[in-house]
Amino acid sequence: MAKLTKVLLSSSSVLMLAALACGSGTPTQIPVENATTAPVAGGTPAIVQAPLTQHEMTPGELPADKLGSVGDQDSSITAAKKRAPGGDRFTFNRFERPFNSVSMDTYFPYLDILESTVYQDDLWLYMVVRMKGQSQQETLPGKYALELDTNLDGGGDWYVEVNAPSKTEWSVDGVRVLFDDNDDVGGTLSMHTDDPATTGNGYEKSVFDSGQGDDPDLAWARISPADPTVVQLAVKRAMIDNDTTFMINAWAGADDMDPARFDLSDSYTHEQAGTSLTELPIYYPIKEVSELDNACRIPVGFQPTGNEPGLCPTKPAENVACASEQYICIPFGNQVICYCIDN
Ligand SMILES: [Ca+2]
Ligand SMILES: [Ca+2]
Ligand SMILES: [Ca+2]
Ligand SMILES: [Ca+2]
Repeated sequence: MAKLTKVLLSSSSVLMLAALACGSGTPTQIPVENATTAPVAGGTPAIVQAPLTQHEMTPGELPADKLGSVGDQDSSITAAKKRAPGGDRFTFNRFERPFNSVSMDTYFPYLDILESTVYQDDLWLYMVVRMKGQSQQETLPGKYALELDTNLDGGGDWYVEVNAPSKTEWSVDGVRVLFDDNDDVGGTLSMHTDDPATTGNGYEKSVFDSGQGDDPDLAWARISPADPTVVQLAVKRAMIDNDTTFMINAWAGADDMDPARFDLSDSYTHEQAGTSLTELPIYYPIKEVSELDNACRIPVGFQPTGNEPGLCPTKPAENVACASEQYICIPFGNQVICYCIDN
């Protein structure tokens, strides 16, 4: 049982909380923002301690062996031309648009995923997302998320997000977990645009928010201590009942990355969403769906047949939408990443 100790520091009647004995036995300074000031008789404020979140389980270092890894297009190479080099297939819920809406004259390296990698240990599932770079302020001010499809039907089931991670120690700050309780993510045809568009409620059930929830240790995030462009998310495997087969993918974005509107390719039309590819002039540029990126789905615990919705493409033709059909493809494990070549 944790013990709270209050210490009277001076005669000014200011109470400061000194220490909290955690499960580990390590004294922890309780942040000032956890305390609120309440009026008392005589007008002298006293510090009232807010409920504290005690953590019993914290993720550790990443396991040595990864479960899977996929690359993603690097949009910086074509950013000056206000377009992505490939990888933006709205119809298939694949996005490559780390740019501002319409003018596409601002490229956001902290929203451009280059690689996503999955790890797992006995207790935790980890998603590691490597971005192209930081903001000009040398921060990662975006939202970074993982999406889990546990029954392999293409429709996501869980969504775990961190907003603007700033620490290199594991933290629950800004981390939330949402569940698709009525199973409508993916709409009538998973990982493919519904026609007509469907109006579901996406990920509607909040399970965890910055340590608030039935399990205050459910999900965590940090910036990699070794690389300021890498975000690491960790979620308890118990959340998915230690399921050993699932598909998982990474997201990065800003306001348009709204889990209540997933799948985004169902709640917008292609005309509304636009595209970042100049090869699709009917839809170019990006419009109502901008400043976001995702990577394709990594299969975990099973050998994919190749037909699983959202699976990373293994053949160049599935990945390329170049009008000229001139492109280069770079092998990445058993996947290929393709880039259109300018005429
Ligand atoms: Ca992408
Ligand atoms: Ca990218
Ligand atoms: Ca759909
Ligand atoms: Ca839903």
